[in-house]
Amino acid sequence: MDITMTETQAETRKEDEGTAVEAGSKATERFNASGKLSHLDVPKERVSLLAGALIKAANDIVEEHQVTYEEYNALKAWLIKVGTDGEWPLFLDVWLEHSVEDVNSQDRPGTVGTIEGPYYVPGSPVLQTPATVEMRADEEGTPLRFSGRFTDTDGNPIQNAQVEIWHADSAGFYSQYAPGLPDWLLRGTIKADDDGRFEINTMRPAPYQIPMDGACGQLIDAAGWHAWRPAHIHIKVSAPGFQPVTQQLYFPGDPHNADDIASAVKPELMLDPKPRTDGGSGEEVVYDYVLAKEGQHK
Ligand code: MBD
Ligand code: FE
Repeated sequence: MDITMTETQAETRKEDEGTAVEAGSKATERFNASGKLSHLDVPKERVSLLAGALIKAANDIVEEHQVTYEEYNALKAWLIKVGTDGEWPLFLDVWLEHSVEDVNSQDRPGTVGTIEGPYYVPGSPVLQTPATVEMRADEEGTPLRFSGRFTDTDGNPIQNAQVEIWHADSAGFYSQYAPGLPDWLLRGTIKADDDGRFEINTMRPAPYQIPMDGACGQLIDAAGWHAWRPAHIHIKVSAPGFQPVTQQLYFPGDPHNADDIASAVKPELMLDPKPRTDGGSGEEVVYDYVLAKEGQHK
């Protein structure tokens, strides 16, 4: 993949197609409306333990690294900006969610997961397999036929399984978070058949650059880091009676597989796409899902 060209495309499109503040405020709005807030009930003992540990860790950093008032005020200004830019979802999902995912999936057998990130939207159009996600008439990129099968940990096919898929377009933009894209572009909920099989036709996404004109970009610049995630396809799989898996799939050869800013790449999540052998254009790849039953653990 030609990363240089992709970066240039992203730069060009960013100028006329939205800002970090727009994407950030949408992610914040969505989170507030998502129902994730309605059933949050953390016991007082855990709040005290976790908030206390976080505050202590911050104080230890101040002592260890002899933090100056200039640095303290820069932090204060930056934290305020994260909020006004609406970038708390982005910041947390990039720099913290991977540990939370790790802790919460360690006992689940079957296909591995990774972070959800800030751009999931529930309720995407439901399509029966074999399906093609929504694309524009002139959708650019390499067509990708992605298929696979659902089984339980004993190898039996799973009934009524579904794949929710969402990913960036070939310039690195997500529908509903960059202006000018159809709402359900490159998003869909695909129902597998009775044998647990699914086929999804989509377009290979580009690597994703964290928006550089908001608070997260300001931090990346100030620290001299890079802002890239490798190209990835987001997936949520589920079936009645089974534990859902949220994951992302990656492409071999992407220069940022080894240094994803969101630390969300795992070897089990690497696809192996090949040129299509059935005369269709683009690539094909098979990825199978093994789901754990509700209550099943390692
Ligand atoms: C993304 O597309 C993403 O997947 C994550 C985790 C963070 C920012 C943008
Ligand atoms: Fe993403």
